[in-house]
Amino acid sequence: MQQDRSNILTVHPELTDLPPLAMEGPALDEDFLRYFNRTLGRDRQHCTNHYLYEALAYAVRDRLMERWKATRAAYEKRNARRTCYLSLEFLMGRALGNAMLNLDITDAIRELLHRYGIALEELAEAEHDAGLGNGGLGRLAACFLDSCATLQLPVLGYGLRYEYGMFRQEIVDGRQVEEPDHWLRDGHVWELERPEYTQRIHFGGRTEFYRDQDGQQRVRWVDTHDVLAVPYDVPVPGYRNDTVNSLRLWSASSTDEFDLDDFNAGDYDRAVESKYDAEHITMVLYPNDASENGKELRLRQQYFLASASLKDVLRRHLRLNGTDFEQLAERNCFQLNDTHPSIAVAELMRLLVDEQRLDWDRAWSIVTRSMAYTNHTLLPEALERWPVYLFEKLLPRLLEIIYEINARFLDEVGRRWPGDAVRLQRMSLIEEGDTPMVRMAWLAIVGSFSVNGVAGLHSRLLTEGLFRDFYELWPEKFNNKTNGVTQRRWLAMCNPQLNRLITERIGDGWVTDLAQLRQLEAMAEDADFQRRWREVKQFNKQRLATLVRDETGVVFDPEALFDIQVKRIHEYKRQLLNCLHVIHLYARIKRGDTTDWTPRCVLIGGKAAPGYAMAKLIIRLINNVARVVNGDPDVGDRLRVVFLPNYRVSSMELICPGADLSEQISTAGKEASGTGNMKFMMNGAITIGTYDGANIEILDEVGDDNFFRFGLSAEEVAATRADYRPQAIIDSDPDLQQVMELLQDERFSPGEPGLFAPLIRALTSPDDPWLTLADFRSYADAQAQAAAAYRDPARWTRMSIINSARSGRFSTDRTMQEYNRDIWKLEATPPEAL
Ligand code: B1H
Repeated sequence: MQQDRSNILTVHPELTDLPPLAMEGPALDEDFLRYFNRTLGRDRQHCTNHYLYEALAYAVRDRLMERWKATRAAYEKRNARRTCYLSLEFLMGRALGNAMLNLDITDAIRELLHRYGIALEELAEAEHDAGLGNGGLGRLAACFLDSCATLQLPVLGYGLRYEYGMFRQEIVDGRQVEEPDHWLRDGHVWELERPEYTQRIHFGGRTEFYRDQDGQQRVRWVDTHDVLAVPYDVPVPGYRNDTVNSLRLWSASSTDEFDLDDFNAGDYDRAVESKYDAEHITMVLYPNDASENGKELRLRQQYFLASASLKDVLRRHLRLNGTDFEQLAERNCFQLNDTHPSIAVAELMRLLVDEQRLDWDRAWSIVTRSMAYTNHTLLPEALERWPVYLFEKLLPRLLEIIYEINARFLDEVGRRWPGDAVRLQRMSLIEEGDTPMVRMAWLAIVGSFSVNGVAGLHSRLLTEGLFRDFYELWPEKFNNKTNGVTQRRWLAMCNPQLNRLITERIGDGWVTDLAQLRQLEAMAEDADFQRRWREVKQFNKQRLATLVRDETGVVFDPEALFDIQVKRIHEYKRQLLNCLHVIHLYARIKRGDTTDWTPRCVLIGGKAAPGYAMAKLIIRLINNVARVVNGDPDVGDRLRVVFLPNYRVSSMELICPGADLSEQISTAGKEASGTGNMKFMMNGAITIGTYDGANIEILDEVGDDNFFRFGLSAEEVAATRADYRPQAIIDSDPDLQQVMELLQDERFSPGEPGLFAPLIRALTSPDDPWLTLADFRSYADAQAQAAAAYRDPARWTRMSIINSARSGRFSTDRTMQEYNRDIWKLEATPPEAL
């Protein structure tokens, strides 16, 4: 242990109490040059964007650092109640632009770089995305943190510091190729290692009874294989309010003595192997969005996160409150981001009962007053269940605790519904069968005081379907919290032109109060404002067209309708439906059906899980269709199609400002919320969408005149599936017939007959769960309406303004206020004075 030097601070407070750094150009400039020349030690040959970026990032980070300390000091001083947001994913993207925006130094920095002939954008591009998430769920966590910092809520993110984030997607001959994302390779400016808060995490071993000093029989977990969890803190700045919250990411490291034991016993291989095993835990993010894969290493990751985070909270609790464990529930709330960290329910019981020696009921009362669970999907393939045998091997003590929780819970169910054996079976935390499984969602519900879905429809479907039994037992636990996105990143930062125009008209209050965008509505018909609005969109479309040309070689004309679908590739999201429509447009062009044509540029982007064959085949189809369409001289500039490789947070920052039409076309009832839909709306794109997820709430805000709705409702989907006859649909629709013929006759798979047969089979199967063909006609009609609307610029611009003006509800500031009002009950706590 290092010597504690805090006594000298009473004599020399200046050691830690530095005067705050100046925020003006000259001070920033001086720091920038010092970091480049002295800290990084670079000279002429190293004057690359990367080192210049690093020097700049350090200068910016210094300004965060002092605010970070002041924020921690305030939380500590008030012993503030906190929420710990536990998530296996935080899809943060880049940090520099966000930090500059929030510190209000973007202009000063742009100017100082300009004097050296450097464009800020070029340096910003040198930063790797922190891609520690798959998609919506991970990005939502990042937006939540942003809003909590801006609202000055004491919310701490807990996650994993994966060495490799979401893979980099390359497209080779139309196929997805995954490349590792070694994002930390060039160093990471935005983290602070905190080895002093290292925790020891147990795996394996066995349990045994023993008697403690008071003669009480207790259980201990012994012969474990331990792994160290080393925290790295990432600053999360609030918007111009001096608050800087924390994201604490755990990195796995081997325990030295564990290595040494084997080493000294002469078993060198084993010593190395165990080090290897330990450090594997946080090696890589699992890249399967919305489907679980049941790998042992994933369960290790989940327990590693839960245990390290809870131990960290307990450490702090013991320091601030001693053994007053009532205060643990009073001062802490744990929000579980899906079931992925839900083993925390059992782990907190273990820590309280085994390690702190509380009796079971007292511990259970603390757990169930502090845990809250958010569900993000109804898809059965994403419902986490872990084989009991895996638990037995990896986490034997946790399994015993889960059994005990289950026994007591089933008692309660039995008292409420005597003799209802079937219900007991349905509700048991253990699913019986050849391979008994632990149902993680059930564990999360039983252990939490709040259970929420992420959009109105989703939350309702949860209580009516998947969680119905639990809703009957505890209706008061269930609530809805519609998702949002942060307008700081997704409008103010990524769309500076629109930011300026809006601010010029209504002031900048919208940056922290998005509802203020409503004031734009009064200008929706104003010809001058419309003209300015179009100019901004045109500028952003040009910027996007440049990206598309650089990445794919395909030229987009900014006058055309930019029709965009970016999100993970998944059958339920129906990129195939989009593709069928593109083929339909192509067929129309080929047959000369082009009167009143609206030129259209279609962009599709997103990653497929590496093991998801159908999703990968969909990527191939899009690429092949793009090749045929873009290469056919008959098409001219009526239609362009691209698949944009490696879709990620930083590409969305260029994409959503340049979009006209936002494709949100999931099978109704399947997309829990969606959040890309909100980013597009905020930036003035108009949605073509099904009645699903948060689309419903977007439609509620803008009305039918400002939204292209199509397709079956969730209820109609359920009814249709019983008697679905896709062949009859094809037979009755000549357009669809022609599309299917083009697909079948190998037009898009020259030299590879049968390549797309699996897609055709899926589409035409009466068992197609996604009912793609059922929605084709109404989709194509809605697309025709969109095309017609686009030909009337005044009308389109009005729709665009109204979408942006009514996007206020979809700020995560609103979402976080609702979580706080209904679940967390935290007090806004500003930092200590700098
Ligand atoms: C969402 C996931 C998800 N729902 C499992 N579920 C994962 C499930 O790696 N895994 O095992 C990863 C991710 N992600 C998304 O959450 C929903 O599909 C969206 O509709 C929603 O907007 C988003 C945020 O709530």
